Amino acid sequence: MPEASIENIDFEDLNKRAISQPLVTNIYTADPSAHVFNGTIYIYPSHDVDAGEAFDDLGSHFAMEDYHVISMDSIDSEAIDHGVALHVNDVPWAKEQMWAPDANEKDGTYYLFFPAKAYDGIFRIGVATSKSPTGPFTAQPEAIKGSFSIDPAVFKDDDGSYYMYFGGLWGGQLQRWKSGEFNGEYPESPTAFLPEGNEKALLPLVAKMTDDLLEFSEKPRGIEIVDKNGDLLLAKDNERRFFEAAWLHKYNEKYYFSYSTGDTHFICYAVGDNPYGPFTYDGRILNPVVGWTSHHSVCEVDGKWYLFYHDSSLSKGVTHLRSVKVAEITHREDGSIETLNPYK
Ligand code: FUB
Repeated sequence: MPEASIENIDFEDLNKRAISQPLVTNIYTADPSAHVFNGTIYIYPSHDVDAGEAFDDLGSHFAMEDYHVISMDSIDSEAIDHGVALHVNDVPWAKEQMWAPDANEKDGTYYLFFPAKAYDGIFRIGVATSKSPTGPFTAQPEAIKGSFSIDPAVFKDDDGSYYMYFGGLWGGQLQRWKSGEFNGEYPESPTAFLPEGNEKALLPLVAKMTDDLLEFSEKPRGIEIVDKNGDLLLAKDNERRFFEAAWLHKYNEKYYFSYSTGDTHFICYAVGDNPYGPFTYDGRILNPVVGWTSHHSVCEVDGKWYLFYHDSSLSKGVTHLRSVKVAEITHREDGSIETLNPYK
């Protein structure tokens, strides 16, 4: 739901119609990446704060400084906030804007993957490790070599390989990497350097991780999202093209790449036969929520599938003060996913 319409919302009524309530209310949380480790649900969200930054289309008002981890014993149980797991002051290369993270586990070590703006103003992606899923995490001294842009999501395939999906337009800077090098030219406008409407949409990226999960083992590759005819989605197709919030889940041997369409506020998905794609656009998982951004993860818990997502209902529509929620989703027999309406 675009911000312009917020003043007309009756939030009491909206909360009654919401299909889920915020999982925690002691802090604002967003961009939930959910995983089950050893039978417990762990959610790795952004920790939203109001740092007093002016609103702009580069997302400067998303001035987050740290990460908290949330856990739940089961999908219906109370969500527990485990406090600060990593602070920007403890990440040598990062200056600001701790945006949407993800985590994963390998051989008893937990890895927190996170984007942040470095001192040169360029978003990079870093890794921090811990022996506990709730941290505290210790950051690597440098960002992942060859990393850029935002919103990392790390998927473990059945053969034990890990892949990082990432990228984000506008404030996420993906449009500045078209040549393979960062284009730092003016104007600072978030829409400068985007492809024209009839050009191919910008591609999100994927890279296989090294065995120690600390680096890319290959140069990131573009992820092709195509329509049913096999044609790449175009830049003007902003109700279907990728904007940010990459996620991958596997269902019935198919790979589901899901993402936010940003300025049209949908969570969509596309289906492929391997982790690199191509992925064929198949529909929407979530219709627009209150607040400009939409960001999610898809996670299987006890044989059922859930969408973890956020909205700005608790803050009465403040777009950078969001709350994490969860709702069950359904894969139909043909593999398609039923679209959720966040408010009945
Ligand atoms: O939370 C900051 C940014 O907003 C995320 O990185 C985007 O996906 C959007 O949710």
